Amino acid sequence: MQNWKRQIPTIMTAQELLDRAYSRASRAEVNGAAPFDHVKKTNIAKITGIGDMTTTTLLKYVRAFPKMEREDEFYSQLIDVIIGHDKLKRALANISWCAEKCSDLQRKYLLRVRKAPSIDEVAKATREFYGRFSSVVKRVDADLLFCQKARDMLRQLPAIDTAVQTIVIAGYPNVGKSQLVERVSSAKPAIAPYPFTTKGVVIGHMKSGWRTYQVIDTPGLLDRELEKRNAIELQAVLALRYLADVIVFIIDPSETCGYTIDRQLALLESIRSNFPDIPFIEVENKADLEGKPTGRPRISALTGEGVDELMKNVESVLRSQRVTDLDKLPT
Ligand SMILES: Nc1nc2c(ncn2[C@@H]2O[C@H](COP(=O)(O)OP(=O)(O)O)[C@@H](O)[C@H]2O)c(=O)[nH]1
Ligand SMILES: [Mg+2]
Repeated sequence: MQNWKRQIPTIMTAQELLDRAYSRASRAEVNGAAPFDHVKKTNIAKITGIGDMTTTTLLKYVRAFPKMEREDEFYSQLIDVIIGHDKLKRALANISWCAEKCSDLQRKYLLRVRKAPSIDEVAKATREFYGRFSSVVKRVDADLLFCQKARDMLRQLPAIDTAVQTIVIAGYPNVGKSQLVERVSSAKPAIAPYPFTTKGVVIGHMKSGWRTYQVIDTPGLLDRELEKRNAIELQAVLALRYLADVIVFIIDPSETCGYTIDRQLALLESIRSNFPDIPFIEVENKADLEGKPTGRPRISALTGEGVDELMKNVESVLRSQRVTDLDKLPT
């Protein structure tokens, strides 16, 4: 999915499109044998240039946007929440319509200019072409603006590889999520933007044998009760269900994170009930500190204690999911 993010060009406004096409056309000059021939050929060149340039640009815009049917569910849901599939579809359909209309006008007026019996008639037809062409392009001005905004919003999407098995870390702030991602990652984790979060998601890669997994810390997403979100934010959070192959929920029994164990367990239930199909692995972090044990496996993301065992457990869940997926293949 990453390619289209960079491919979408700046979307010009209707006026900019027209200015560009007209100014290019104003320089068109085709020599003819006689004045009449000269004017006719020059105007044919103008109409051809204006029509070609505008339709090509409009169609380039339409093709540059991702086709929802081809996106995987994760990006599809994020695009829906930040832009709206229906709105985007409508804007692109209108721009397509405009391109077709421009091409129709070009064809029609080229014919008229060719058949025009006098310089006056050539000039009249050309003027009429300019007028009608401008008004057709201006009709999609709002759609062009919408697409330009959409283009900017698409840049906020995280660069996450949806084809790699992914471990999503959840739990209240300061329980040690980032510390764990850092500890298990083979390189320094990257920070990627994510809609409705200011901090972005932290993406690490964990190597195991010749396999690589993604490990993601999601500040602002899975670190507070989902019930408190508005619908649109919630949709952005729930997109994670298409990404997460397993959720590791971290509890900090030392409560040095600033949340009581009870509150942490309430968050666990809140998240669990919103991600019913994803396997959960629950751990206690900060085993190096004093705390009331809750009976879950203990790790210390700081010292590394218990982390290997946790990751073995995580891998076995991921492995079982691959087998399940294979079982689902048609035979
Ligand atoms: N003592 C101790 N401190 C930890 C451990 N894991 C994380 N921390 C500390 O807890 C604080 C919050 O950790 P961080 O990973 O940023 O938490 P996050 O907000 O869940 O990502 C940091 O100061 C960490 O150094 C641990 O296992 N033991
Ligand atoms: Mg963090």
